Amino acid sequence: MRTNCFTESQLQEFQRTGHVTIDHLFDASTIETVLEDLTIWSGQFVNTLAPGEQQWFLERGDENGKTLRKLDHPAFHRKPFRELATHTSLKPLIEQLLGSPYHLFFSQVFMKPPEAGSPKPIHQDNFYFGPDNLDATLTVWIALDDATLTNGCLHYCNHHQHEVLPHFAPENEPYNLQIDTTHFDQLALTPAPIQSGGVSFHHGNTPHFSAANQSKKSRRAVAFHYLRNDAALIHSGLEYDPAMRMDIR
Ligand SMILES: O=C(O)CCC(=O)C(=O)O
Repeated sequence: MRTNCFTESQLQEFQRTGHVTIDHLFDASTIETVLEDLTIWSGQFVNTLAPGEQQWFLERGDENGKTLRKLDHPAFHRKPFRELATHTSLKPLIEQLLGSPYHLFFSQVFMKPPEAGSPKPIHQDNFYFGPDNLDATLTVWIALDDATLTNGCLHYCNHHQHEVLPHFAPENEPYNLQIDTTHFDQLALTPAPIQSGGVSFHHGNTPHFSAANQSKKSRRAVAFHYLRNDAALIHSGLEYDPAMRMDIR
């Protein structure tokens, strides 16, 4: 495990493109611990899902009702995820991009199961979050499996200094707020493949998407969403429960 800071050129890259990746930030045993816990938690969670929750958490068209699309608030519910979100390897990096103090207000696991994981359409996190200061949110996305071009790695549009564009949700997919694709030439988006243990940091305004998982391997990832303490979410596209907030010290 490395503890480090962004170099000047990485900071410039983040300023220029709205995203920056650090490979191999977490070692295999740290990720293995998280994945073991995820297997236990997801197995329990899927069996307790109420019918009304299935639309939110399961892949669409899932015939056996067991194929999880995502899990919410892993850092709040599960110790190994909490340890990752507050890890000493992450803190100095987050502080460099966000300033301090800050807190974690939301976290989510994207399961992207083999041959079933659906796309996450193009969006800006700041439309979901609605902060009063657009520079005060940061997403830290950690690859739990290798994320590749065939299993649905993230793709970024290098225009975070863009305004926050209108988003819409397709019928029956309230969780999939997205930008009308006429706003972007999808081909101009840059793929960001990354190995397990690598971390991708993105500004809340940076448009991004992930494609479907067309491979036989999972593409699991956890996203931690941080907010500077001097900012507030004032017009969020979805609800973020303040009781799930975690202060980072
Ligand atoms: O992991 C994915 O496929 C989507 C992640 C994402 O949109 C995010 O972390 O903001």
